[in-house]
Amino acid sequence: MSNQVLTILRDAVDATCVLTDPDVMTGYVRDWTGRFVGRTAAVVRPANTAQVAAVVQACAQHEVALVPQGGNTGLAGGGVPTRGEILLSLRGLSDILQVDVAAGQATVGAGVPVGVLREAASAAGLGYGVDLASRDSATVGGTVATNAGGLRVLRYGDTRAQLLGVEAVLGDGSVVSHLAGLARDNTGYHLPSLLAGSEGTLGVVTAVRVRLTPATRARAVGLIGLASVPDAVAAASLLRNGLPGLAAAELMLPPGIDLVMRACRLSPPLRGTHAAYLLVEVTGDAPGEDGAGGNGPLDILADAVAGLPGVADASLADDRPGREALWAYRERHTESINTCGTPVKMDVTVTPDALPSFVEAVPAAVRAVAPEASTWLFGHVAEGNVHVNVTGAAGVGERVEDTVFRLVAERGGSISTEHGIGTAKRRWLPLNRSPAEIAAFRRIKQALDPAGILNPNVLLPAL
Ligand code: 2HG
Ligand code: ZN
Repeated sequence: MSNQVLTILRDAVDATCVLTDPDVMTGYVRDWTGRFVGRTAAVVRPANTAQVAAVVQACAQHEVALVPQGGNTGLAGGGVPTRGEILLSLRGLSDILQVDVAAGQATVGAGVPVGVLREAASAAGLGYGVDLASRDSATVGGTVATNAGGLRVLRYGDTRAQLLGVEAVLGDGSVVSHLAGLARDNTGYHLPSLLAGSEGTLGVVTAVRVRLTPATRARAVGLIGLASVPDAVAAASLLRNGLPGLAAAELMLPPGIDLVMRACRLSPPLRGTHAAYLLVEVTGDAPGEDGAGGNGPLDILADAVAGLPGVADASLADDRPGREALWAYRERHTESINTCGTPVKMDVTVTPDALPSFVEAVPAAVRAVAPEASTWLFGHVAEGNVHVNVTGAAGVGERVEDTVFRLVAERGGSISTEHGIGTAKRRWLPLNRSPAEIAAFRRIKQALDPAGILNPNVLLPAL
């Protein structure tokens, strides 16, 4: 079977795009956390949309399953060939990157890293609203497939909110392309919205048209120590409602801060230890830039922090090294947690009023099923998005997930917020979606991927 598949793939594309060297394939079949390890007969790396279409068409005809993959930085196993599927890497689709300054938009190939798009936008005096710690590896196509959120959803929305058009290869190999970037366009179903977050189950995204943002002239970052988690949640709400320039609000807890300090050899960010930490970023004009001697973001942030209840200490910076030093305590959580072993990663959202009780309940609930485990909580507090990471839970990972997802569902929350359902969470989708919704999802899948070859083992629960 495997030789037959290789012949089919080599016939469909340039044979040099079909990689079978086990050493080369290792980096594609294992996810970044090490929790999901798959296998494949081949990694196919097309260089353009026509080659992607040829591969998908051939696989549809011969009923060969494919797993599309971008930068392989996903955290839910959605890009790993867990059942021996062919790995379709889209990293080669990186030639297209056109910034259209007049429109404030860019057309970008699926394989372009998010960081490269951000730099191109910045070189043109603009910005791109999605940013994440894995910016140098995560591809634009991958962030569309997972509808990645990242650090500035609060200000600019998730990846779906950036999309004005998409080009994709559907499950039958047909190409849909709508990249004109018309900011107003009501001509039928909005395929970018449908494909964003579909995790490669409906189509393979090959290029997108995205909106760009005005350039940020000045920014200030604050790391604030607070007396309690409810204080931190309340502070995030007050800042969001009171500061139009608020771009990020991130919650951290003492165990996570201590771990980052140890793993990354950083000194304490504040004097003493605090029950909760908030990392906030405010953007705006440089001081005096409006011609009336107006305050810059640092003054605005300092005034706002002074008015917050429960603040015990704060460190603020508006110069680049100072800002980056404060962001490091938050951005380096993921790599620091990996030093404690393979993590079980959950990415959930509850409403702000349910967030304090959720944060309090999770560690004890995890201990009840995994007494040796450590629980790490941090996340995008303004959206109620908490990253629950658990290490030391070997052998009981699924019990831990079940426990946490039930706490989320009891509070009316979402079990998957920005990393996707992947293979990791598909069996729990019914906690959030009704039988009628899942049936509708299956009908959409059947319509766009009639042979069922596109990422068949993610998102939808197994039948
Ligand atoms: C983040 O917000 C990412 O840094 C990764 O979504 C979260 O490591 C995680 O669980
Ligand atoms: Zn996140």
